[in-house]
Amino acid sequence: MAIGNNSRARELGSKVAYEIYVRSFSDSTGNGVGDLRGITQRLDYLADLGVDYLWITPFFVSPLKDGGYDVADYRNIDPVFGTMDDFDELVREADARGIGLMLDMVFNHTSDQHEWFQRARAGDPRYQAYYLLQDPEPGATADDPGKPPTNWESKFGGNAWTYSPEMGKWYLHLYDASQPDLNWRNPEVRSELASVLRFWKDRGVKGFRFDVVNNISKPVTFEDDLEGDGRRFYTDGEHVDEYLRLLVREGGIDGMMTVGEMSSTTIERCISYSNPDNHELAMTFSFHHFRVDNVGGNRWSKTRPDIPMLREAFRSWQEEMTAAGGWNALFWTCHDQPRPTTRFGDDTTPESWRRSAKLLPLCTFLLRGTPYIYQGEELGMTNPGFTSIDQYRDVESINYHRIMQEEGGKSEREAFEIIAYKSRDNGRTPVQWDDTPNAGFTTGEPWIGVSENYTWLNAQAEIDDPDSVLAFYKRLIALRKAEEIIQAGDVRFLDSPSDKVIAYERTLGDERVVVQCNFSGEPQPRIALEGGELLVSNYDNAAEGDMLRPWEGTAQVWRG
Ligand code: TEU
Repeated sequence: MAIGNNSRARELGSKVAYEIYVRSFSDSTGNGVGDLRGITQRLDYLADLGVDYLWITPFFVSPLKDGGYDVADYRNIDPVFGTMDDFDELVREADARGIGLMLDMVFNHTSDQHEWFQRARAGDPRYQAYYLLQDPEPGATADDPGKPPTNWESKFGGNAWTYSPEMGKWYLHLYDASQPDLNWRNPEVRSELASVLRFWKDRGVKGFRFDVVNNISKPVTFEDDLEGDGRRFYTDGEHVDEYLRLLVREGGIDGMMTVGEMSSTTIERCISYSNPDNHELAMTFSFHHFRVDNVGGNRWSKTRPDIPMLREAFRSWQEEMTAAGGWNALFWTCHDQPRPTTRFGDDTTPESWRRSAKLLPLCTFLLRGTPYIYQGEELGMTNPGFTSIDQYRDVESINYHRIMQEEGGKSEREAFEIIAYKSRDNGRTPVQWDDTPNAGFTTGEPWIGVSENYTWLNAQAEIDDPDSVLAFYKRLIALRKAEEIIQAGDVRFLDSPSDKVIAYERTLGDERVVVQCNFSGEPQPRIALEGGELLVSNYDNAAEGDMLRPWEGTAQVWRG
């Protein structure tokens, strides 16, 4: 375990964060879109759940082409989400309940509606230097700009360069064409962004999440990727550590609650980003455990998760980050992923739904790191079971639905089945508060459909049920806060007695906790251990004999 860092582990390991995808959380105005006041109105629910931080996805001025991850003004709030007064009230009310806000900083790119890009487009060289522009081949015209500078692909499909006839140049966008990438080599860009951090910190924010922040350092010259989609040229680029240190220092946020979203990264890089000696971030999000249901490495595919692969993803990140002083964010999902109960559990019967919705947090909440709950996960929300592509709103999902048919040789139904399983929108349907119309999310027309199961799967029904998924999350949160071994203990994975079981142990001094999780609907062998008491289980009683029951998760403790 990271020697000398026990107090830091206790601090970070005793906290639980909760992600709010603001558009889908709670609508106070009836316009069908969640907003800041909607969050304030639900603070008692969140305080009762026991979370310490709320990571709120972007609510800044935005054309909302990518749900707010296309920011047109980092210092102002989009009217659809509320006002600065609403924000200040939210900070105050959260503070009064011991909850800190974490804001989502989208610093890899801006919206093309941002003033900087507008000025660049209008020809101002100062602002052109804020973005990554390339000249076209000779003879380019607006109608026929020729070949893009490289063959890199946008993460949302298509080439990553768009030609701007106004500028007579190509600009790089790793995401949508409306999200031009910023030029972090430009010191003015870096100090502008640091001042955005100070602005929000001064308004009482307690932490930050940094969007795709390991993509900010691009190469000086751009070349074709003959082996892949271009990501190897900009992922974890040469200057990421340096830029992060600068941002943290100039933004005045060292030691604050910070998390970086690291796409296609490595353990080694994340150790560097999160080791406190480097004064970068408190922790990192990585996505290797989402690769376990990619067929042949392709995310746009559908299959059941590979549990040995899932175990290996958890094992390597847990053991190797710990050994070198890194710190993991622990999570099953976020606003970019389908619902984990559908994906990693089984939502096809009430019994398997309830068991598996509790197994998942049991498995990750006892790991070493800081857990993040994504809104509705604590209720066991499921994919909505949409039946047509018209019900999807997300740019990425709509693009890939088309690309899978045009370039992947899939039929419409095959492409749709994959979207219905993997689309980000599956996790973006409104939070199910109660059994009134639109699940109590809005009195108007929601921007995206509500899952039909809200009539029985909702917060109100679960609040009063001691056996609910919600009650189980509360128990796990309380347990994490009570047990130093969970916060700061060492972690080691145990040999799995079956390819459907993940087992690990935590140790601290002469205390020991062993966790065993059955990721299947059939009984599976368990490691039978002498003595110990039951710390927590998703069944009413301890497992007996040498089998785990369907979707059973159990933690036993030995107190030295
Ligand atoms: O997502 C980062 C990212 O890598 C995405 O490509 C992600 O893998 C994909 O959306 C999964 O479906 C972040 C934000 O979380 C996401 O909502 C934004 O769309 C994206 O950055 C661009 O800002």
